[in-house]
Amino acid sequence: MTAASSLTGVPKFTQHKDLVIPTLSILNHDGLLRKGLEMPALSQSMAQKIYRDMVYIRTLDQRMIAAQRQGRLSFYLSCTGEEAAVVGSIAGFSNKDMVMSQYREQAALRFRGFTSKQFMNQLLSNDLDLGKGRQMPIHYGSSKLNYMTISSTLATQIPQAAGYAYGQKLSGNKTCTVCYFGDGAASEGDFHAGLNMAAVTNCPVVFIVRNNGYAISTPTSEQFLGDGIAPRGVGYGISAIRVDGNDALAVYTASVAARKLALENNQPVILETMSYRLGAHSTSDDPSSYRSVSEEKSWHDKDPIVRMKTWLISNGWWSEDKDNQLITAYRKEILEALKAQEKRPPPSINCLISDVYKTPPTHLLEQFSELQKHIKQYPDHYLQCSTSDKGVSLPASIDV
Ligand SMILES: Cc1ncc(C[n+]2csc(CCOP(=O)(O)OP(=O)(O)O)c2C)c(N)n1
Repeated sequence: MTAASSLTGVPKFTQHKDLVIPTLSILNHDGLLRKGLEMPALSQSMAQKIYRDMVYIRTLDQRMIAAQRQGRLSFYLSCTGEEAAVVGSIAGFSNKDMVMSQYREQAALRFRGFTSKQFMNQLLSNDLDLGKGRQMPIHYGSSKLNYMTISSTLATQIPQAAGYAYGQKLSGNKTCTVCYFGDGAASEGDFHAGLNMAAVTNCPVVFIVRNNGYAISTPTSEQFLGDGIAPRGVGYGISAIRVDGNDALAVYTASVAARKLALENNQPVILETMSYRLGAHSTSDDPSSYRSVSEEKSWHDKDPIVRMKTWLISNGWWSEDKDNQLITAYRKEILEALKAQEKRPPPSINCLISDVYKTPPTHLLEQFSELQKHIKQYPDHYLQCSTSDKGVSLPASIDV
């Protein structure tokens, strides 16, 4: 028997429908404050920043999908449809909080100041890519912006976030970790290990699960029964909240409250954003093979950007003129960045194993030496690489 459980003489089963978490909703589908609700505590400048970054990411997504189709980059993955879930949530945190994300949260990186050139450098794997071309496109990372580099393997960031937040708690530096993942990642074992670890160590981590209806072609109805993901947190002793993920005001309000709870009590929180992936899973996917046009349309009608824009205009904080200017400026900025950064060379082969270990282990140094010999032997088969990075120098003990 647990401490909170009372004794009963009746064999009664608890059903999953006994625990249904409500959905926080502030803006209705028409972009107006829901009846009886007060305006949330949100400044004009923050509301406009949230909107601008949502528009930026939609524009970036459109341009990069087109660039992939033109053969200018190999792969892309969009945030389209989930902009409010990502921008609205990151806006509720401090830039000092660590972000550990999945791959569809590029809007959080933008919110923290990642530039168009930096996006292009990563997507094109050129010599200025912060990851030095060692990751496939969309695996962004920035130590300056406290944004941990993305891992392809689903859910790896969940136990890592629990561990990182435990370190934050021990350091007493009053920061927390924001951990994003999708409903599909929540079907991985690491989800359960991570949540339990965070709960028993009482660490300040906010798990933000983007429930967008699908894990590639698998709908949530085939992934799990029960009331979504948030109640699983309650099972681990974690406070949970669910929010309309297409309502930036609701997501922001819930995120501010979640961060406060996590930091004031040193406790994990789970926040589930209910939304929909409007685009394909990635540029390698065709959603028409697993979902209907009418389903997609019903979600296009709930577009989070249109909803936020309508609210801003009705509040006197935005106009159609400003909107047109913004979109034109972003398109220009992104296209100019693409044109400029695609002219840059690939990263130097010399940095292949630098910045990974403080002292590169011998086996990597040996492999690197073999690679150098191979390239020397077949120079015509390799692209001209940048020589700006000197990389590691091989010790005398290794035969070059
Ligand atoms: C451990 C692991 N299994 C499978 C994959 C292949 N995979 C990549 S993305 C994805 C779907 C993830 O869906 P979800 O977490 O809901 O995120 P969404 O793409 O919908 O944002 C899968 C199965 C992977 N990357 N890692």
